[in-house]
Amino acid sequence: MADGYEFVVVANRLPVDRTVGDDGEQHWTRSPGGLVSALEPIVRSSGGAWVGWTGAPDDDTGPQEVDGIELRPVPLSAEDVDRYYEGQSNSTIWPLFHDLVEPPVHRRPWRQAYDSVNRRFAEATAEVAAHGATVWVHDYQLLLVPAMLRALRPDLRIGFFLHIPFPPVELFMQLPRRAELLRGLLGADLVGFQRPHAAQNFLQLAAGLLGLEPDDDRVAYEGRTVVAQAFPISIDVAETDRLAADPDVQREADRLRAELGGDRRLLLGVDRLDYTKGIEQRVEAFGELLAEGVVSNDEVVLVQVATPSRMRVAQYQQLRERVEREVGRINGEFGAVGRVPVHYLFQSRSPAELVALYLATDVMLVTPLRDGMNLVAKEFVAARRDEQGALVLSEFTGAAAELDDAFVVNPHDVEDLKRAIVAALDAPPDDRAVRMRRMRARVQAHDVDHWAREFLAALA
Ligand code: GDG
Repeated sequence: MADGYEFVVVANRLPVDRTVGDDGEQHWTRSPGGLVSALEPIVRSSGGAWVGWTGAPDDDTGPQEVDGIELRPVPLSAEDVDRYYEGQSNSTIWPLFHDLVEPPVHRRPWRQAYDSVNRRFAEATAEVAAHGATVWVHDYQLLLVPAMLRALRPDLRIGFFLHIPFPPVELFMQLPRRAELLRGLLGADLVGFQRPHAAQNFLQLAAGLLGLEPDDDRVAYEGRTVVAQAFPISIDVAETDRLAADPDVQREADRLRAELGGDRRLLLGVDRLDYTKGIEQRVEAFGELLAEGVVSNDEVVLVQVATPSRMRVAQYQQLRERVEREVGRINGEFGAVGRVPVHYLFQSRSPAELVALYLATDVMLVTPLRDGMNLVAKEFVAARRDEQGALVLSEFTGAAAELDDAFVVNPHDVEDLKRAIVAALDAPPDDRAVRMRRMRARVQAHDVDHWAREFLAALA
């Protein structure tokens, strides 16, 4: 397309997954997930394109169209993946932006790779965007892209959205080349965050580090105005509701309950296996409740889906070992033949299987130590058309600001976790229903479509 695209999404990953058919040919299918389903209609109707990595190292897939989305792959070598993605993005920025839940690692070659990959993303975007186009850049892997892109293409309207928390000034200050990263973001016209507090951290940083003078939610920078606001992300409510209403999914929920022991109450965790998610604390709390006899293996069962994630990063391997050792210990100590207290699945599950689990659950445990939003909490709520089931939710998630009818908990405090689990298990059905109704109303009124439209309206 000679004149370029009017709307361009830029994200680390393209919204597609590679599958190999029976014929041995490779195909690309749209990947599931709210972000993709929210942006796809906008990308399509505005004649847009998506710039990102295919997810496979040394992949030279060229431009192509999948389901009406024009894809512009940015190739990454195995070394780029190692340094830019697993290194600087996931071993430096990720832990630092999540309050140092694990110590960040700082390496100069990672920073160089991060620069050069960000530059390639900016160049690929500059090539496909039409004059005056709107570009929406996503997340912590691409913090430098807005400024790089503006230098190449001052005609563009550039938005940036950060899916993870933005740290307080004193934490951000630990980053080598912190001013450059901040200037990267200031290349955008609009910088969006999950929470107002994150936007304030960003503006305070601009004042403290660069001496800029924020005024309310904006700051003047290099002759432009940069706006920083919160846009809490959400889920595809209609899709979750459709799955929850599907008789096959409901049958699967009944089967799961029967399989786990029909009379046992079900506690559920669904997370990427990530040290920010508080999986260890949750399992520890459950183990203590069993040890103290507050709950028993005959009455209660915990299912923990721990989706494999970033398994080449040492801290993730270590987390896996710690969680699996603790699960083994609890099952060994409190289990019986044919009946264990913790069902641990280090596996990825389909969206339909996740919704079946949500429907089978008595108490959903969402206990991150820090989380930008947490979509699992919103999916659980959207799935519970029966207005039953209780949500235990960490106060350190973005979702807690909206779902304050959950059993809100401080996951650093094991006693508080135990208290919240017991309170949720013991809550009378009408109390659970009142809480669930309020939470459902909130999620239904603010779905992912609403999020995308609000962001783009503010950017326009
Ligand atoms: C980042 C931020 C922010 C999980 N296991 C499987 C699976 N999932 C799906 C869930 C949910 C999504 O993945 C996870 O989203 P979360 O929000 O819970 O967490 P992060 O992955 O850390 O997401 C977070 C989010 O970005 C959006 O801005 O909320 O704060 O950290 O949708 O259902 N999906 C499938 N199989 C699984 O095994 N198919």
